[in-house]
Amino acid sequence: VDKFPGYVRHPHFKKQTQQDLTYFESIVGQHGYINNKDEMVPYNTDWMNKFRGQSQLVLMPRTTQQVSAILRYCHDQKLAVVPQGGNTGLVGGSVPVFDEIILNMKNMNRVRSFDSVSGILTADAGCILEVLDNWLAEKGYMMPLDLAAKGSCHIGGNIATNAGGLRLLRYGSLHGTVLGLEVVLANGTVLNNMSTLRKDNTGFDLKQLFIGSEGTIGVITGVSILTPLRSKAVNVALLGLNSFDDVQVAFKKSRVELSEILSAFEFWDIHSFQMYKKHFNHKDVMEKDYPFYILIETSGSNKDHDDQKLTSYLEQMMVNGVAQDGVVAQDQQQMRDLWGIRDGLTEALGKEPAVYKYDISIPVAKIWDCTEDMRHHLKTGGVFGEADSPVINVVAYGHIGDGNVHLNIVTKDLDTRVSDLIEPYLFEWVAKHQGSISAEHGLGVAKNEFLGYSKSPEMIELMKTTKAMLDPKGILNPYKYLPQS
Ligand code: FAD
Ligand code: 2HG
Ligand code: ZN
Repeated sequence: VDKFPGYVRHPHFKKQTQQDLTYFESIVGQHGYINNKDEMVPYNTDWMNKFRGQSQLVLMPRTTQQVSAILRYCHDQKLAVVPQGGNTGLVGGSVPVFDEIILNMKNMNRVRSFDSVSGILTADAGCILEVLDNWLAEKGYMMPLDLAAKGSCHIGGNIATNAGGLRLLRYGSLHGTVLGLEVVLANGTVLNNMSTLRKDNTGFDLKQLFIGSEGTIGVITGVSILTPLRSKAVNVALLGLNSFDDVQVAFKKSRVELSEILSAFEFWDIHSFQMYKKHFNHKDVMEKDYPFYILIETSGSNKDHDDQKLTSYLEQMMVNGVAQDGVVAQDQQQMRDLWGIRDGLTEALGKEPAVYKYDISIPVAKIWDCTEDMRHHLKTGGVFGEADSPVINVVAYGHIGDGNVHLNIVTKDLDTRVSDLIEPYLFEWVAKHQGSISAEHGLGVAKNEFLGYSKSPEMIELMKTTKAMLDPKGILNPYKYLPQS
């Protein structure tokens, strides 16, 4: 378990008492909380098993009014709180650092309304992404975002992290698809902005502030979101390529040839694939391995038209030597299998002893330079390349279409010899190329101290002012998101 970076518990936060528990029980009832130490372990521990807090209480409210009553009390009593969704976040943001009360949203899990003409869905923030997607499937619609954690993550958590995922290239970011939010502020005030309008130019667009705010300025309790129609025709293809230049050519060409039906363009390198094969029972679909793989998905309304476009694109890729081999899924099961490789990469790495995760935005052309440079840097730093080196492998995969690469450094243990070589080296590299140190996972406690590599001092100052205005006692998700030093 990683140590939180030298933080000290804020002395002005009150320690929870029996009296507080009695109050909370009066709000959420005797089944609305957990305070048994063993049962609390999963709530105190993050998905990567890297960060662990020592909260003594998980509250699981059922209504917005309960969230409001809880926060009003915590604000008055100076009790610190961590909002928690599905606890799948990858930057340690969803678990307490010390003894903050965990406000888990899983009991707020109702669909509120759905307009089958416009595709606008309103729902409680604690709805699981996959549950919503399945619910919409019956109505011919789908959620505008998809990610491998969909079976556990909440739509509220997705919005709080501004999650990107596998289809951002097609459906855009949550800053565009979220139409309204219901948020409870730190002092218990309910901000009802559950707009179901696509167009609304009246005043500051306050909901945008909460998208990607990682539980630091309010608790999202309700969501209004624009959902796209589910495509009638979906195709998935996997290609093996020899170079990253070829990956870029294939991407550029896919936009030209597949244009409006392109719904995903993902890539992974051979090192990622080796990790996947190490941990999952994989039946090879190509005769040999290639240095790079791309997964292309098309979604449209006319199967013949889409098949024709995809076939023509794939032929060009093969004839021109851009792709060396390829397969197209022939049925739903094969589609799931191909997606399964991409979806399984994070989980495969999770089975290794330790992983340092980096989630960066850089110009597409620089993605592979960055990965190679890191491999070289770790080798010259003496931590990678030999059998007894602490680094097992450096792997890269991600959302080519969005200029977002996930650089993962797999190690035999959490090891400062390695992390000191990566940080701030990588962040400097990213800043030099006008990139972002977090494309989609956010800051939490893993990246907050490095915010200055992506945002100016003036912007960080304004962020701190905004935090102080909305949460003057700093009770919401303390120690995280903004630099503490
Ligand atoms: P949590 O992990 O519970 O919380 C995340 C943050 O949001 C915390 O700071 C928490 O305090 C805050 N929060 C949660 N709920 C609320 C709320 N209701 N109100 C206010 N604040 C709240 N991320 C991507 O962007 N793209 C991906 O493709 C992707 N793939 C993933 C694949 C796997 C296998 C895993 C494990 C993670 C992946 N992630 C991805 C990261 C993670 O799933 C997302 O960040 C997700 O959006 C988090 O949702 P959650 O409900 O689990 O939130
Ligand atoms: C993905 O795209 C997720 O699979 C997780 O954002 C990335 O494992 C990671 O680093
Ligand atoms: Zn991702």
